[in-house]
Amino acid sequence: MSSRRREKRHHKERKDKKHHRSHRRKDSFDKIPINDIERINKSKREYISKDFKARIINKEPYIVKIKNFLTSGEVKELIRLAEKNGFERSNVVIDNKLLYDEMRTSQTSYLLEDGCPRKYSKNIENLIKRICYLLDCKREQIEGLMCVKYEGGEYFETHVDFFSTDDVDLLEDAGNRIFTFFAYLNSVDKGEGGETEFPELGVKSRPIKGDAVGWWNFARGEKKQNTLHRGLPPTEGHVKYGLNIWIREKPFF
Ligand SMILES: O=C(O)CCC(=O)C(=O)O
Repeated sequence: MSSRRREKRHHKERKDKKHHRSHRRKDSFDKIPINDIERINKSKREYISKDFKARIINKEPYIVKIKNFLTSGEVKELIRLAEKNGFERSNVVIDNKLLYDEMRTSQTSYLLEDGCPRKYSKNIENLIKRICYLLDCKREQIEGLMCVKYEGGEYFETHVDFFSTDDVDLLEDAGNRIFTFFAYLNSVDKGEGGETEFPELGVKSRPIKGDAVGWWNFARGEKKQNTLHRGLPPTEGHVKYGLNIWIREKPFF
């Protein structure tokens, strides 16, 4: 093949690849880029600690477990902020309303009063940049961070994180929750409860300080009902702290 023809062919292949990539990104928000664990684990890892390591623990629905998702400095800052703002009884969404219900007995602290915060402290801003990098999303798609605390016996029964079509007020601004990271702010030893369990999948994740579990709530535009999960109660005398990070379809502002 002449060098001119080879060059032309190379150019066409590159163009096709590029087209394929942009097409994929546009059509299927749930295929980028956290799904490319190898690339993320090997990438330059801007905003990611050197001990960060992600692995897939379930393919469909897609669930990843991440070691050292948070640094110990971030964990300290998140707990400090949560304690400073104070914990209150956690609520649940039922029929478009936020209510207290026996299905959730844990405690919640909102890290900023503003529901869609524009600025956190430097440590937490770095975490926000990490989430944007991992999910290729805008910071305005990230809900205000929510810390949860479970004292011995407290739990969150089986639920999904996406809203139903009837939850019109919650869906109004930014659409649904397409992705969830649940990060652990302390470790709970084996036999002391506190796991995140996906009962339909036979998957359980034990709280280890700084680690996180993350999953797509949608696949190919469809809600994944089998992302049903629950926060199991720590046994008496033990406590669990976690961080909810929800990514919406669209920016809040
Ligand atoms: O506590 C857990 O492990 C899961 C918490 C959870 O699912 C939630 O807060 O929505």
